[in-house]
Amino acid sequence: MIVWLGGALLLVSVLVLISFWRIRLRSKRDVKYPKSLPSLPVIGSLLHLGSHLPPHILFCNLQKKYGSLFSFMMGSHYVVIVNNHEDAREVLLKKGKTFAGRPRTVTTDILTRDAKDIAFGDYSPSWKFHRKMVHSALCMFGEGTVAIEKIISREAASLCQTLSSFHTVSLDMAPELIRAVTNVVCSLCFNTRYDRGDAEFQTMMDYSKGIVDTVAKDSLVDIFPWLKIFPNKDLDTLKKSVAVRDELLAKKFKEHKDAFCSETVSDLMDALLKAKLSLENNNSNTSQEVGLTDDHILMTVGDIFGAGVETTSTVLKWAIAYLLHYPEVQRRIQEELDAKVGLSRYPLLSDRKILHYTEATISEVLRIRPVSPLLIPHVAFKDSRIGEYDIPKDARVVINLWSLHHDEKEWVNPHLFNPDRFLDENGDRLSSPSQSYLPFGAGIRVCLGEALAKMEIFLFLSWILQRFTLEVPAGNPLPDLEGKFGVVLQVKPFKVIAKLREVWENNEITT
Ligand code: PLO
Repeated sequence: MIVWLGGALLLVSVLVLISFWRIRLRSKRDVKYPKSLPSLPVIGSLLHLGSHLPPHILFCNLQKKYGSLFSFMMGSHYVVIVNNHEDAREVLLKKGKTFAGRPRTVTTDILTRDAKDIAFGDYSPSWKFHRKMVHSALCMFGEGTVAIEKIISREAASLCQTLSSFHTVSLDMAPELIRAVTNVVCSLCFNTRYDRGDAEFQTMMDYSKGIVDTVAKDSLVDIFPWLKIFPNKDLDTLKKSVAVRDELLAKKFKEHKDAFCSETVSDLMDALLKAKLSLENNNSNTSQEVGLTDDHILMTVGDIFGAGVETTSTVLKWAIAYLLHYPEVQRRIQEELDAKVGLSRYPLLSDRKILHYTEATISEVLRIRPVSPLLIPHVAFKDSRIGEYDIPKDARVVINLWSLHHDEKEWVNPHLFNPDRFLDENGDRLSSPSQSYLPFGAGIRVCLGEALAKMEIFLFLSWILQRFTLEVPAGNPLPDLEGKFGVVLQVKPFKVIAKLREVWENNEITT
């Protein structure tokens, strides 16, 4: 009897084990994750990611071995890299909400007071409310009105004035380009501007460099947050820079609060203050619920200000670097300007419709050197799929814009700078020659400043080239075209001569 019972027990256990095993096998067989780089406990795939190459190029090259959608472990985080436009569009557009999350990291938390901003803040009802408000405020003060054209043109005139004062002396244009774009966002956010030599402007440039050099570049401390307890030079620089920024923001905030009058809302900070006050008047808890605290307002303005300055000035620097490498492109833009705008007036925003080659050149700059080659990582809110692959909840999904913009299947000679690829055979502008082009991202997290940036880049470039020819000073090298990876793809400093064009020498425009 005992033997019989024992035998039955054994049989049952074996059957249970087999069925468990089968269930596990089946679920494993049904799930298909993207191919993964080898990984070890704790450090993940770090050993396979060590390279002298910047991450966007390394990830682009890894496609050869792992396919265009692959994954790895970054410490304990599962990361998926998307290198083709079909998958990128699925993540950003088709399943935008599923992938709308953002990872929290040590450095971005320092920058944004624990993600109380729009770019790095997680997706939530209050984030949505926040973004909508900023969007309408931006429309009110910028994109939607003629006022913005006046502001940009005023700064373009001032920039050209400074350039002429240099005559044929070589200069690094970066500080002047930064001042021009800073003054545009300054007008929008605070209704102020900086003159040349303003000490506060210098402070701003210095802290912003400190932030760009240290934030969100997948440094070790963002992969292993516990490292923050050890001394870390980058983290110190970041904290110091953020402290300087915060002081400046607090000062502006106080000035705005003191002078606030709901009848005369004259900038973004006023608009956000007004929204907060009206929420507080209607229901004392709502502003807390939707997250419209002072911190949120400050971090949002910090985002718009930081993004507005660093991204646009970077694109302008890339554009000028390429124009120096390709003088024939510069000449064609000038010919187009001469033919379609002439010398009796300055370029206007409405000229974007007729200056096809200028617009094509800007598109090509944004393709060949995207400001944000990996965008900002997304996070999956739930188990989902990309193409035929399963993606687990909480996976970090990185869109490698660099791969999209340099995809040989989509672009002829992708490493060649060729504005003509954005024109048709009649020289008219093609809206987009390939789907593999998303310089501002796409979907619910698409760049808030896209329209503003396009207006600024167009006006600043056309104003400069109408009047000057840019050249490399004798004895100086051509600008480096590789750049330096970080939260934006930075341009290494270079020198230029802005030579007044002969046609312009005795020209006068009376406006
Ligand atoms: C740039 C330096 C500033 O001092 C702070 C700042 C704020 C917003 C960031 C921006 C920096 C870099 C570019 C970012 C932008 C938000 C959206 C934009 C990341 C860090 C891009 C390219 O996605």
